[in-house]
Amino acid sequence: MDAWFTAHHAAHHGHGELIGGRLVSGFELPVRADSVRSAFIASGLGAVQAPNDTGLAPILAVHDARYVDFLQGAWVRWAALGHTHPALGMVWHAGLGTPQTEPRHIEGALGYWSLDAGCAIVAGTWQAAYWSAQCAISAAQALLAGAPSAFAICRPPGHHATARAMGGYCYLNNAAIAVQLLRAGGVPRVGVVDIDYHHGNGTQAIFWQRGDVFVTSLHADPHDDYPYLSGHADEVGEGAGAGFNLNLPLPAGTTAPAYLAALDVAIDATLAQGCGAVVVSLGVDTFALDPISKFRLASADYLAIGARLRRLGVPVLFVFEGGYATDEVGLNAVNVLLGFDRG
Ligand code: OKP
Ligand code: ZN
Repeated sequence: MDAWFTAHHAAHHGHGELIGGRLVSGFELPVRADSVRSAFIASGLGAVQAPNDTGLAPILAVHDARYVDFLQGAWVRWAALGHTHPALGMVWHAGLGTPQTEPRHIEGALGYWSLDAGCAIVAGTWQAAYWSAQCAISAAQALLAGAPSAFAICRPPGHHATARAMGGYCYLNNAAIAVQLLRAGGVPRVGVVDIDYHHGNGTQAIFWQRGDVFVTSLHADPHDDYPYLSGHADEVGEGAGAGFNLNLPLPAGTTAPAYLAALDVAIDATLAQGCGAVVVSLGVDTFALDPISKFRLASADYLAIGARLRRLGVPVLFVFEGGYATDEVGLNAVNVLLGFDRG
């Protein structure tokens, strides 16, 4: 199994986040992707490749072109006002319906294109997000070319980004972009298995009305944890997508036996849909020592997760998402791949 990575991710740095009302330095750090890359190389699983530059087309197959324009230009517009700190939205349109008019002022635009305050923009954010998506795209192309598995070391992560909004450290939905590429490449139905600790709300929203993509997510019960506003078990999709979304919320303190039982439910449901390929949103913030999460998985449990995923029996693309215990994030992510590889 090969992995795709670029150093461009490091251009997205120096952004903080608001936690408990305090602006802190943030958990979504460059060292995360570098640790995963190092652990992958040490594992001997395969080669680390640089992604091709496929341009904007595969990104625009998922994201609104005006949102992409906004992301590309946001920092320059913000800096032109004399600001030197990261750009952060301060207005929200929840409850108002989607506004008709995009605000001209960058402060309004930041709110217009945001789900929450989890996405500060710095000078290198677009560069990093663009190349993060390119890693997912190149890994998906490898699957289409016949690879049985591939690993996209994406940073920033993607599963909270919708077609037209950033949120929860995510700007472009790398997993959704990969899914769409696999569909365009001839896979009739694609599965998503999201094992990040947080509900993949962006991925759910993107495929909500589609029957050609089966989305399942294991995550913290949204009553108690981010993203709070979605991820309940009664969210099953609508229209052509009715029955093609499966949420498996789990309580704080969840350990391996309950987690693996839920994963088996997700895998069985994915198998029942006859998916020709599966994209795994691979977050390891389910780890007991994760600083922002409340599950209790151990490093060895990720080997078991990977072994279970092997049951999918179709080509699998692993897309890196969350995981904030910087000392163990590489080990835990690569353990999933090792468990999968050993079957
Ligand atoms: C991104 B990914 C914790 C607040 C958490 C945002 C978390 C984004 C997670 N008190 N805020 O799914 O790992
Ligand atoms: Zn997460």
